[in-house]
Amino acid sequence: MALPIFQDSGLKPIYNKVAAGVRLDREDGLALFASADLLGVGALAHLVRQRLHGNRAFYIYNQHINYSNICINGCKFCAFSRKAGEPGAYEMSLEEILGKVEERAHEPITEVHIVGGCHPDLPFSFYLEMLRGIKQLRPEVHLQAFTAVEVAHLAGQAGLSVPDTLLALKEAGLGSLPGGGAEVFSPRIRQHLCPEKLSPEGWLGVAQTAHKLGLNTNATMLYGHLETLEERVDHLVRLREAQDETQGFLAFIPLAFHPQNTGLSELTGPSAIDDLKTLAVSRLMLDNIPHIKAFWVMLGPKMAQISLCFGVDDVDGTVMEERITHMAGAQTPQGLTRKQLRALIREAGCEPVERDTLYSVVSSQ
Ligand code: V47
Ligand code: SF4
Repeated sequence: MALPIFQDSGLKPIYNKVAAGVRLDREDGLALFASADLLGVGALAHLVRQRLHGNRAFYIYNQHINYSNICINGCKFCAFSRKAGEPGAYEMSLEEILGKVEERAHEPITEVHIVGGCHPDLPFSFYLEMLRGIKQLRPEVHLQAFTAVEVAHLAGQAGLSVPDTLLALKEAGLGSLPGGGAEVFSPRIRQHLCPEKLSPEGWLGVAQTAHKLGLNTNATMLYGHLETLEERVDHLVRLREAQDETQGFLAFIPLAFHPQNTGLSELTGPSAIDDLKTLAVSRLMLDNIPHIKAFWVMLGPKMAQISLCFGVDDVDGTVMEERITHMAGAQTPQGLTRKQLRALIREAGCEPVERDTLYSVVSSQ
């Protein structure tokens, strides 16, 4: 492995570990975040990314459905949620949800990605019927639905244990869980920003239960608000430890905080350098999670493109309709075509590979 040129000589010992395949520790994580040598940190992450995936960069033909924004939690960083009856609150009927899937039934979509709030009244049967109905319309499609936070909430609504809730959802067609709701595991941040939300232990417990039942999940970290770098590193280490135990996380997605219309609108959100560094450090610290995803809806297509040289191997997908980030002021488009995704990847010097949810190759052209 060719030694990258480092402006920051402090990166050399980390390079030695990376080259030897030795796990990085908390101090390494902090040193990487603290380093002003963005290109050096990026080069290290790129080494790992190339070792794992070569030149390949993944994307998926997916459809997002945010079925309702009514939520009992009221997280301070969220511009999407509303209390029931508040202006802007919405909830799609089953017919509307199925209509959204039917509208695009002629497109070779391989995944429907479904996320909403923690609704106070919708019965568990609504969620089961949603999954069954979509599966009936499109049996071949993978349903990646409901964050660990929603699953814990549904278990409460249904009066079931988390394993039984997951089993019922799986039986209705659930294929995997998206990675949302993890935020930052720091108790300090959660107390301040989302005290009502499922605890970190609860979030990890749902994810690990899913893994044990044969359901893969993703993991996220919301960054660029009030968290410290130590809290970010701690979040990564806790995910890494959980993955050592159950091996079910497929991808890690750092989510760039969008402040507009939130209870933190005085903040500016992360800088471009912070975006790239966070993706790169994630790649380096999470040595047991196969994929690092740049969610272009939050980062912007241009930043997602550059991130392919900073440890990222996946740019998510076509998406087509997303509300969580756009209600928080995102200026990005609602969707990208496969042609646009492929062009973006090729221009970064990578080989575009269309994947399905579980990273099987759909097409590599
Ligand atoms: O859980 C909420 C976050 C998440 C804001 O698994 C915000 O492949 C930024 O998890 N600014 C939902 N982020 C989205 C999500 C996701 C997205 C794409 C792919 C996958 C995947 C998962 O969005 C929430 C929360 O952490 N969020 N408000 C905001 N203002
Ligand atoms: Fe509800 Fe999720 Fe928004 Fe929190 S982030 S208020 S749980 S929709």
